[in-house]
Amino acid sequence: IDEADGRRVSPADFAERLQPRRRNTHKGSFGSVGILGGGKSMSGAALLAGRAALRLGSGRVYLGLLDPDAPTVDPVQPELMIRRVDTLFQADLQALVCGPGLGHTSEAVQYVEQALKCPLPLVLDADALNILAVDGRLEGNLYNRIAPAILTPHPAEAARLLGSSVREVQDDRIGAAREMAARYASPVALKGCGTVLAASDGRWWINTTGNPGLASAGMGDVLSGLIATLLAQNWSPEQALLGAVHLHGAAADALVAASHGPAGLTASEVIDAARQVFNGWL
Ligand code: NPW
Ligand code: AMP
Ligand code: MG
Repeated sequence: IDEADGRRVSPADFAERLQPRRRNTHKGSFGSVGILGGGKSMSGAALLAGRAALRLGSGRVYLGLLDPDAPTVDPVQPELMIRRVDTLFQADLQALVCGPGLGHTSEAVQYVEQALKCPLPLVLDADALNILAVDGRLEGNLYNRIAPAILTPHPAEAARLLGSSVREVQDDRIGAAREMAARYASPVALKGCGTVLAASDGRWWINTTGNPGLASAGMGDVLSGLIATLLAQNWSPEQALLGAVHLHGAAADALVAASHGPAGLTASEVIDAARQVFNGWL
């Protein structure tokens, strides 16, 4: 591989999007994000994605949770609109996350298919990626989509997508990210220490923000909500992916600098720190 072509992500990659809010705006100006996930005992993952979307500045956030026993309100973040999953697509959404805590039931597979077919900018994470990896029928939906899709696998999800092993992925992270981006015709973030970002045309980047405090449950779910917020505000797929990954790591770095980690750093704290860092960038 021509590794020399790769670049390190920097705020210059998305600086043109970092504009102060105009005064004459309303919630409709900042996008509505949908989160599709939360299967049995996994509502937390979808709630984290939704809270992250809200606190990065989405105008409205809707959650469609598959677990019939899931809560209908988030007492910590009652601004979130929790819907029956079959009614999520009735909302006027500008971006969709599919996957956090989704599970792998036949119902989950159906919703991944619906998400792939819908004309909204889409973030595919977690179980949506696992379903894509085993259900060969679904892949074709990525080639003729009207709106962009972004894939955010961690190394084990990447290994499932590529039919390889975590070891092989980690031995050539750049190659693995580029292979997935080409195969799925979509930008990809191969997460982990030194997240590798790849575009489907072969360009790639390495993100150097972030630290081992991020090695804790729910961090990836938060990232998916951040990406969707930027997509819903008309950032290009590439800018949204680079911007959100850089921000997510910078938030964790700010928390560690303030002694809130690395040990015991939580995904919820990263949501709040991301809000603070982002507002500092505007
Ligand atoms: P090991 O064995 O630990 O070394 P899975 P998941 C490997 C939801 N969540 N480098 C790891 O390796 C998610 O949204 C719900 C190397 C292991 O083998 C999903 O829907 C939460 N290896 C679902 O749970 C909060 C790495 O991957 C495997 C790696 C399952 O997601 C938590 C584990 O991955 C969670 O987000 C790395 N950097 N990273 C909630 N509150 O409801 C991972 N691995 O089997 O895909 O399981 O990622 O936990
Ligand atoms: P997930 O495994 O889906 O919860 O995603 C974990 C998130 O935390 C991804 O954005 C990873 O890039 C990030 N992360 C996990 N461990 C590290 C680490 N050691 N250094 C930097 N980022 C990490
Ligand atoms: Mg994850």
